[in-house]
Amino acid sequence: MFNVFPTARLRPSPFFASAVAEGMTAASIYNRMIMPTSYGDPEAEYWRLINGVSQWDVGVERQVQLKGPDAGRLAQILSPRDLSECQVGQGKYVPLCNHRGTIINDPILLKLADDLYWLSIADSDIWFWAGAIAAERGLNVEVSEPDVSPMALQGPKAEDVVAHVLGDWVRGLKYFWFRETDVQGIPVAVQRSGWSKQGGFEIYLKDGTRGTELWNIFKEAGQPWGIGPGAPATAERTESGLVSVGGDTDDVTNPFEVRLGKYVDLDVSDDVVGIQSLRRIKAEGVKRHQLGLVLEGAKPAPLGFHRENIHHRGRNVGMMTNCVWSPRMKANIGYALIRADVTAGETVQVQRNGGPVDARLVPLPFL
Ligand code: THG
Repeated sequence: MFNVFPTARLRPSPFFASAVAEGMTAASIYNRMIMPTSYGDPEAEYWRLINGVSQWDVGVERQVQLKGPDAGRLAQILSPRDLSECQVGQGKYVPLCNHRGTIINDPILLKLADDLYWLSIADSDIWFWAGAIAAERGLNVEVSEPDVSPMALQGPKAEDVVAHVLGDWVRGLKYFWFRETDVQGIPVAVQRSGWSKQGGFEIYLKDGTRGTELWNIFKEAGQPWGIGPGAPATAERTESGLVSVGGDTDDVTNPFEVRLGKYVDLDVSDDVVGIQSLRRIKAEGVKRHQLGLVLEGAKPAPLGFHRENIHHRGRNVGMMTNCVWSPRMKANIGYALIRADVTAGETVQVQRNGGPVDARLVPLPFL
């Protein structure tokens, strides 16, 4: 193991001590925090997510809080998805774009009250962004990063575990809806959500001093269902077609290119950041799209540090942004971000380190 020295630059989540106690063997950096990524047996962690229930320290999913009379206006200005119908207690998946229409983050928006929202962000500094936009537009809203850290329970048995701890009402929660409550006196918000398609919940801890306590309550409750530690799983999320902004996108990717066009409403008001660019991009025609790749070969061959180019009939048509071994498909699968005129059904050549590898283009999700 290694030693980690938490500082303001490398913040531990409230569940970090629990992750270490569970035998964390690998971690990454996300929002200037440590994100556990493995506990030493990726295969077992994968199957636990597919068949059972997995417990994740996802405290790195920080909340950007918008509070005040203009909180709702700021939320709408930040996102090209129409939020006018969003109810208190509801969450929505919302792309955030810059003025050029480039996607810069893809949070879940939680509406806690008419004047209180959280953006549960992916990896980029939206606290800076939201504060700057609010000030430039002269809005009456306070932008902050509150002491709120999600823990996820994912997998087909997650609902039984969460219901055991909190009561059967959680079974009635609709996707992305949430409720504020407490777990044996620990303040939380409970939402049906999580970065997998295996079903589950996220428990947003609202008191960072009580992470170990909360972790252990769910760990103990989950024993009958075989709960164990895990982390957002690249194999599962790729099979399921989930987008990783920053991973699957580059600095000119717009939402239409990565299958997020359904979360863009072109008729939102003209003051929404990026909306003019998004209208123009749509009108001119989207130049790239995201497809699945099934690579030839039956040995795990994940992507290294660099994206790999994709050739089609001898010409470079884009790149592979992600590649992972799929235990269920028994193949290396990945995402292509390529010219829109190269379509599913075609065979391409991925320019890998050891030489070109044939791959079939397929629609997403894989499973
Ligand atoms: N949970 C919380 N915060 C997060 C994430 C999370 N912040 C970072 C990151 N994940 C944000 N990105 C996503 C990406 C996809 C989904 C959720 C967050 C997701 N998408 C579904 C899909 O694409 O099929 C459903 C979207 C829909 O149709 O509304 O769940 O995981 N707290």
